[in-house]
Amino acid sequence: SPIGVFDSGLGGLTVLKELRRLLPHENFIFVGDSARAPYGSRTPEEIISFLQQFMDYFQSRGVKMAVCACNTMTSYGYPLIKDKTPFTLVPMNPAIIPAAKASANKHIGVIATEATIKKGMHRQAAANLDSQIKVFGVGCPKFVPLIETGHIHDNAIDEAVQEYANEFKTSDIHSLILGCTHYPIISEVLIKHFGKDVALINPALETAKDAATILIKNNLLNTQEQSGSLELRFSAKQNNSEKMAEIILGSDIPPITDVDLTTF
Ligand code: DGN
Repeated sequence: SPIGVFDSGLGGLTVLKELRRLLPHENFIFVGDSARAPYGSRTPEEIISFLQQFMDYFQSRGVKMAVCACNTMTSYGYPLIKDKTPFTLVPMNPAIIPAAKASANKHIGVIATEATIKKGMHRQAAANLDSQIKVFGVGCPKFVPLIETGHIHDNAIDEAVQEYANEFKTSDIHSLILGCTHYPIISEVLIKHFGKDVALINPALETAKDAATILIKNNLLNTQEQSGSLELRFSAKQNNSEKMAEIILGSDIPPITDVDLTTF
């Protein structure tokens, strides 16, 4: 049976990419809720009800596991439903361990949606790991709308990154967690403004490793020899969906189909 991967929009494709790299024989169903993105400015009640709809959809598709490729839903909904799903739900890993390893003074920056920063999942994970870690979080509401509309190389994204990078001026961070799954798509611009002394940490890698570990432990790995299949679904298709999927995943992508989550 397949593995579900989902996000409010395109961002989750960065997690799907790492999952496919690590688990090439698995069949994946990706669902992006672009009709209702961005989730970063939604109420906690809305975020939780959207997450429940994803779970009902994936149950109807008979998945063996689902990966929540969204930090906002991981922050608000995952703790509430993790024991109630008929399959294992894998949350975004906050990636504090690699971020701490990459920062000698243990100052770690986090950029994410305002909702994720407000909930403090990275701060909490850091406190549980090592009380000496200092977490500096900045909510970046301008990023997701720009990325969703394909503005990933122009002035608009450049100015937005510069603006948020300025907020870290006095914090002396040496690693930066990309706490929203959309952000690896703008890595180049982030490197340009944060400088090479700040290591970018992409939590998609840790999250994909978590998923693989759980599959192995529960004896759920697909044993087929050929490469796994891929289904890409969005609740609203934008003009640039195919192009963006190709930029993120590479050239070999299936046609994008739609999905109506509101019927679940
Ligand atoms: N990509 C989602 C995340 O990781 O939090 C957020 C996208 C959004 O809807 N703002």
